[in-house]
Amino acid sequence: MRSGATLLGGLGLWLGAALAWAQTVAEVGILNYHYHPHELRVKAGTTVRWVNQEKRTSHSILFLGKDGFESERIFPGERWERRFDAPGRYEYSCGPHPEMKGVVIVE
Ligand SMILES: [Cu+2]
Repeated sequence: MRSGATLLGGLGLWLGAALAWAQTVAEVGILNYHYHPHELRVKAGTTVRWVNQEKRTSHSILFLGKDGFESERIFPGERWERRFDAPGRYEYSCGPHPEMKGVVIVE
C-alpha cells in the first residue's frame, strides 16, 4: 500500500508540473507611455502579464466597458497579471494616462 500511495503522489506531482508547463503567459511591456504590443491576440486560458519598463512613471490597466475595473498602480519594475478564460475583446487604457490604449483579443 505504501508504494501505491507513493506512486499516486508522484503522479500528482507530475500532473501538477505538466499543468504548470501548459499554462501560457503572454507579456505586454509598458514603455514611453505605450503598451507593447498594444494589440495582443491570445488563446482562452492565457495569463497576460503587464511589465512596467519605465524609469519613473507608474501606470495601470483600466478595462473599459460595463465589466470594467482598474488594476492597482504598477510601478517601474513591477508587473501585474490577469488570466483570460472567456473569448472576447478586452479594451483597456491607463487610469492616469487615458491616451494610452491597448486591447487583448481572446480567441
Ligand atoms: Cu499610464
